[in-house]
Amino acid sequence: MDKSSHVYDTPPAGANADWTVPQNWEAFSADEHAMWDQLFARQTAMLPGRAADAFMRGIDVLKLTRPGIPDYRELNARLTSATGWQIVAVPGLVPDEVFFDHLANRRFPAGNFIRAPEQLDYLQEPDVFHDVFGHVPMLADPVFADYMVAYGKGGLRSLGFGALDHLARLYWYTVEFGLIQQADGLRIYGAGIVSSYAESIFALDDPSPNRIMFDLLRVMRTQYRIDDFQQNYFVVSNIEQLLQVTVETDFAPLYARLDSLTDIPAGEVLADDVVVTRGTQEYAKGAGR
Ligand code: HBI
Ligand code: FE
Repeated sequence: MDKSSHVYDTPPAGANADWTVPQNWEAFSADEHAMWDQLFARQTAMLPGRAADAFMRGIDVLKLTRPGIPDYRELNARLTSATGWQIVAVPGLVPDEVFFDHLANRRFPAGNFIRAPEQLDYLQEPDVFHDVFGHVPMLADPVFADYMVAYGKGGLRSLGFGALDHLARLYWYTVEFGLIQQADGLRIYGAGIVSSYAESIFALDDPSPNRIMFDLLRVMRTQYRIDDFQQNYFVVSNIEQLLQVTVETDFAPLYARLDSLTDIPAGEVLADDVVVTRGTQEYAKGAGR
């Protein structure tokens, strides 16, 4: 499959003005449902002891009456009763403003396609497994659910400040690649990690990446890579911290400060970082970066 086949500039034929499409659950083939089941079984077997308690609790929302790709009619009945969120189908990546508007209104857009067998372990575009398995369990957590709404509203505002790139890093290092410090150890909750077999292991066990306590300004200065394992992970103390920092921070002066601060390259550790584990960066170096 061409990697750009799910990227569009305007809503493609059949999509609504908000870029949603009917899920058309009946149209998925037996092979596509089997791909979901294979990925689901592999991740649920390896996540106990690795994924955050909140994520593990949320997985139950995905255990529907039929196997295969979740039918959003049934999934949304459960998710909406938990936190007011719903999943809507979209053809692929949607423009930032459209994405933020959905989040601000408790709708999470999910790509309406599933990876091909040769993309079992890696794909650049978020498919239905990443979007639903990766994101839905945390959206069933009431505090995280509110954080995602606050993020969507903040995203819409950031566009007016020309600060999207800075705010996108907050999403990246929390919603997609976040770690959490539980009393019983470090756990993963970011959707990009929990939906990836290899990164679920790498993010916790590999000596290469830095694991650094979350700091909002620090995170918004930090570059990231979209095509390989992360060189830094940021660790929150609890989910309340995320909601609190997002709701209580006035981002306007932060954006102004960010304009005069340099970006921090991925993999770098600063003197005032609170470091959980200092990485060797061996993996990043070995890969020739
Ligand atoms: N569209 N479908 C989809 N999924 C995303 O995660 C997404 C998007 N459009 C824009 C976007 N993400 C970014 O703006 C965020 O990562 C900040
Ligand atoms: Fe995602």
